[in-house]
Amino acid sequence: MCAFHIIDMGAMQILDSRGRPTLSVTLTLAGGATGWAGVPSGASIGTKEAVELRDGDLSRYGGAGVTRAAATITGSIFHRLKGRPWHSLADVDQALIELDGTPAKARLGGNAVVGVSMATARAVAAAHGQQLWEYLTPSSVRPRLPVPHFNLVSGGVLASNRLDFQEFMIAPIGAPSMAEAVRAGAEIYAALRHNLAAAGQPTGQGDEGGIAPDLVEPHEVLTAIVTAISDAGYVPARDQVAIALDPAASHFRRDDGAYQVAGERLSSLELIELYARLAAEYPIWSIEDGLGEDDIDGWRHLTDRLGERLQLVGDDVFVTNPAVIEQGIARQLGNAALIKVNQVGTVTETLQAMELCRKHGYAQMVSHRSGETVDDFIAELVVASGCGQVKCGAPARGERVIKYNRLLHIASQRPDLAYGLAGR
Ligand code: 2PG
Ligand code: MG
Repeated sequence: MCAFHIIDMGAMQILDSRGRPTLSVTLTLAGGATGWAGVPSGASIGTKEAVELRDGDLSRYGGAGVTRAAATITGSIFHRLKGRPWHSLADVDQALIELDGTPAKARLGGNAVVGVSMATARAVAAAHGQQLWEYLTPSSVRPRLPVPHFNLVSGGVLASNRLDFQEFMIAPIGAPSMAEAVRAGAEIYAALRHNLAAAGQPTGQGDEGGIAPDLVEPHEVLTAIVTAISDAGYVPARDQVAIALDPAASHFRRDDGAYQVAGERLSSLELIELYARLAAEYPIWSIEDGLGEDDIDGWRHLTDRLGERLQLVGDDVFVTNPAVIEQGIARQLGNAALIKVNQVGTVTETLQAMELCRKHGYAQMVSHRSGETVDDFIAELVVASGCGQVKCGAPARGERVIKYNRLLHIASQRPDLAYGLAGR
């Protein structure tokens, strides 16, 4: 297929996994291929992310409606995209970027733009007769099944407990296959829930399905996780079942620049030493957003101090934006980037961000948002990128497991694809 024509687009307001409005986008090409997208939405958000357009009508959904964004899709976006030939997804995405004309997609709304971009990718893949991951794989990349990073315990802005760190994840790095990695995640999650319940802890879930116990100290959670890994019959070790953290430190940084952790006030350097102690005591292999997005000096210290031993992932500090990542690489901040399609707003810019990371030896971890739908786009993206790492939340709840289940399907259809971290 050399050119494609977009002949129809639909958009409507649906609910995300938090019960907040989000967009469902459909798109049809001449010839009949169709694409759908459910737009994800974050709660712990970097300041430079693509802007979500919300209605602001406080009498409906507390102002969080997306009917204006839906009308933009079927109005000005469809008007721009219909009636002309397109030669690639990149061309469509470039047209969306130009039509918007703002740095953070504030005019059309990043939520509208990303929904159209994702639905276009799906429709064009279908028109090519390819699976989405096959279509998205760059010619220089070998697709790969990723190590899933399962959120076992939630805190921060994603749960109502008193834990300051946002995500405590396990990564079955040493699993022999995707299927065994998923089994490890589910069995360890079950063991942890059982142990917490036996200890009289609440076992309700945070927004990503991680358990939200009434614990305060990070080391209490880490001890409970290591015990659950062993109880489930696995080995807690950096090359077996490792631990990854997303403290999401921007969200417990105070106005005076200090960090508030478990009731203590810590400087950047003290927080870095806390991470060093935790990483010495527990099999932690990766820390995301260990410091706030504005704490650039702190990020440099963190990278100097722990960059050799740990993967240091930038989320709020990089926001999947190639220009921002490029600056971060030049300043030697961290050694990996979190990748969220809706943070930057188009699939093409997301692929560019990943390519930039590959070129500079930065690892990448593809990520869900805390507000999700049953869209499994990121499962396709992570396989296509060959980066070998993904986080989609707990091994529980439909909007999370649909991603892990899609990875299981791809793995069973394509036993030739390698599983595990890239470069191993
Ligand atoms: C994060 C994410 C996803 P949110 O901080 O990494 O886990 O949360 O989608 O709320 O930004
Ligand atoms: Mg994060």
